[in-house]
Amino acid sequence: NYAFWGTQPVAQFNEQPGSTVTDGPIDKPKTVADVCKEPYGLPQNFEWVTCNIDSDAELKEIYELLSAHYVEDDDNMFRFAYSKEFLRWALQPPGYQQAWHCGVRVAASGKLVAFISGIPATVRVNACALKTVEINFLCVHKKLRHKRLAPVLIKEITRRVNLHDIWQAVYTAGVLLPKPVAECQYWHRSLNPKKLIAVGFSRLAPRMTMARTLKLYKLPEAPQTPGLRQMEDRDVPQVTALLASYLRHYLIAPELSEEEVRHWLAFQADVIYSYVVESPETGRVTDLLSFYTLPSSVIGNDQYDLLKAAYMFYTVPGATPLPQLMNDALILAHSTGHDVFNALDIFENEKILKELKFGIGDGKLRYYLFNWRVARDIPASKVGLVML
Ligand code: YNC
Ligand code: MG
Repeated sequence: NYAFWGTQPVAQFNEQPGSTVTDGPIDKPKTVADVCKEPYGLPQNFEWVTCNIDSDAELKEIYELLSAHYVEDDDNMFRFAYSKEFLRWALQPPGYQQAWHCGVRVAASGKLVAFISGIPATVRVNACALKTVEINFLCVHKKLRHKRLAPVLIKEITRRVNLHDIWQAVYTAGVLLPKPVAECQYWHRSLNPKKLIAVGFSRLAPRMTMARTLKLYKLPEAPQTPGLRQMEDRDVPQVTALLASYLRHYLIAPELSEEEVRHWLAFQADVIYSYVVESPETGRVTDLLSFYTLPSSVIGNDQYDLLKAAYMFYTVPGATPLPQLMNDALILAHSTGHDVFNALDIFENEKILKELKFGIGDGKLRYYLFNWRVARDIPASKVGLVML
């Protein structure tokens, strides 16, 4: 009983995968001329707004809405606290559309109370390269929950995207909706165990003292791979090629132009950390390592306000074995002040998470496609797409 999702062009739970099913759109083909030119109706007293991320004041409104009302963990101890600089990076990739930064205001006061965003992306699913939108940052103010506002936001962003002749979307969510194309699990690696225990993120394991715990998770101060350095603009062509050849091994993965690689992987402290291994012999870039910073507010703890988490982004083992590259990622995340390193069991991660002292998290991350059916679910180890 998904009153809304049951009406949308998404795979449904009751569909039996038959031998005749092939990958393809769910809706019958439409054109821009078929798309309604008027915004969806909102309840009285609310109005649509297109947010201008370039305006510090408008960015601050989105930041404040998300800081207070965006995703929390199941126990309501932590809430994602995307920074303003991060939101700018996440919402303004090459080809971004301002109309896809879609907000809802209270008409009388002008207060921003809901938001949804889309960014353009080419995502390959199995053999098909799809022109898609990646939907993210769907948020409704806590006082306006359970009033069916979310379906209106989703239909309105769909309309705005369809006006650009784009008919497919990709999104991730913790909740179970019809119907995931892939289901993934988060893993966490303590970098600052003392703080993680103090805020209730982790617990002292049975028969472990704090001293032994600190020793267990202790990391060297500097990365271990010779030739590892911050990524620079001049690396973009080589990184684009390296990443493209790596992502070919996955069943769902982005196709990134040089401009997109420049945007997504330009080093920016406290937003995106990117490093390459430059072979000391040949001067060629052989490996890529990257992670992004996404802090969480610690709800109701008087010692700490913020947990600083690093999330694995795109990492390509070329000449360096993946465990060594990932261990350098842990070292760099620790030395740049992160408290925990998070990774999904996507890419080849599952094989190496345990040896790097990651522990499995609770809760899943599901990947969804809008208006695209796949013949078979994609296993986590064949997912090559990271969404923020
Ligand atoms: C969710 N996360 O099932 P049914 S992830 C999608 N994504 O519909 P109401 C969701 N749908 O069951 P509320 C959803 N969560 O009746 C709930 N729903 O079919 C569905 N939380 O609407 C739900 N952000 O307005 C139900 O619910 C319907 O007031 C109920 O609002 C929901 O960004 C929400 O977790 C999530 O701010 C806005 O709880 C609110 O509860 C909230 O009565 C905290 O909604 C923050 C949070 C979600 C993060 C994300 C990805 C979103 C993807 C949206 C789908 C995009 C489809 C593609 C569009 C473009 C197509 C093209 C081309
Ligand atoms: Mg609502």
